[in-house]
Amino acid sequence: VKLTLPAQSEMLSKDFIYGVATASFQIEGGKDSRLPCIWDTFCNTANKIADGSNGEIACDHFTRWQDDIELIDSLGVDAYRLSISWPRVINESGEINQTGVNYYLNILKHLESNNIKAFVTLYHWDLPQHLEDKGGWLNRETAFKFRDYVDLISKAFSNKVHAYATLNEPFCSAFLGYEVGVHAPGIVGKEFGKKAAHHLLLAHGLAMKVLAINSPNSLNGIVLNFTPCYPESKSLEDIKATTFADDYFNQWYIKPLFDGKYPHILSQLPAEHQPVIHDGDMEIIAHKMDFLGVNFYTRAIYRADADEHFIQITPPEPRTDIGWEIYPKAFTELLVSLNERYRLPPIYITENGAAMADEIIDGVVNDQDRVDYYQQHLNAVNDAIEQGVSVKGYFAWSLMDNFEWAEGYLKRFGIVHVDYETQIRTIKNSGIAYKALITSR
Ligand code: GBH
Repeated sequence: VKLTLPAQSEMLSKDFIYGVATASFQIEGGKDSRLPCIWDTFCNTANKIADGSNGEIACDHFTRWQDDIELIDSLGVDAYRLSISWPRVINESGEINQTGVNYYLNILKHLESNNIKAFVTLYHWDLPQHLEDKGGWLNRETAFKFRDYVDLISKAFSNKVHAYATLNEPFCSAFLGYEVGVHAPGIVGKEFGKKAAHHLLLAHGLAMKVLAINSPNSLNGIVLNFTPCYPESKSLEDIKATTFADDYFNQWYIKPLFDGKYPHILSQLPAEHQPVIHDGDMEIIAHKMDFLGVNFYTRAIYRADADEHFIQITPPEPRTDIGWEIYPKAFTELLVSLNERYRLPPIYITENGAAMADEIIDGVVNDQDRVDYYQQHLNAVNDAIEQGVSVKGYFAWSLMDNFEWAEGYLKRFGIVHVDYETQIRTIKNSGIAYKALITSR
């Protein structure tokens, strides 16, 4: 099994960065040595997680991190994208928890000695519970708490980080967490989502300013997820509905970063659904960035709806094990259109991958559908580069199977299989194919 690219592809240059990605809550476990976070609470609430599981052990990466770094190294990658658990490194009074910081310093040191670049995400959804108790992302103060955390941690990490992303996917935190409530903290109401989103973006901007001072030599930016929106038909109504959905879900999070304003649909939202914007906020949010992280999995299809502006329809096949349509063309079109609309810094694909129902047979995981997914999506990125988009790296989501949020352990995204009984890791055929591509350069 192997993944290939056209012979002249820029993605075959040694400067193009290939990596694997994870997030703290999804892999670490080690719950007793950190503060509780909103995902602990959410997992302990009935009927929120498909298999009733939690993140208390997960992949036990907290104790197995050294072996896991060897595993990462054995894949031949240039970079590892990990996230820092805020509740592990900062205590309730806002001071550094040195034991937690040392844990990550060790990881960073081992990455460095293996010549693997560290791409550090500062917030991948594990908000300390004590901050949620004061309103979480609905409380403007949380943005300043985030800034203070970033100040302390970026000083502690000094020069060991290649790239910092402030937030992972603020859309998910705001919309899934504070509007439809399928993610922690599980708050439901249209009046909440955009308020949470504004405080998240403010937190990002405040943190960018701190990073520019404390860590001027790293690449500093953000990671956004995009689910490009397509109309079900060519009717004007469907096209309008789709543009509204795109502004609501996608452009909402990128336009303020580069244009310093929200999409114009802001004024169409009922006043009580609108964020509270203070003077100067939009300038803080639009802080210059060194890179944009783009996460892509699938597209979405919309139809006009009289009451709700739009409704999302069930996508056609083929779909992955989590029900998301496999439609790589949307990846190219997304990158090209972002590049046309905004004055972007270099892009890193910080996540891309597929959930598949994997089986180990005689020690082999023959995940051919995932290999095909990666092949098609690497080609899609290459197509975008050929059309002039500056993409400098690509990270597979994920290094290994892990806690897939509301899906628990039922959905597997890894290029490495994890047996949750024994914690044995087995490189899947997709991992073998990814390594073959990387080492062929
Ligand atoms: C990422 O979120 C996360 O960063 C990561 O932690 C997670 O494990 C990984 O993806 C896999 O889920 O209903 O067809 O319109 C991705 C979040 C995925 C949210 C696509 C919106 C729309 C699917 N996005 N999803 S659809």
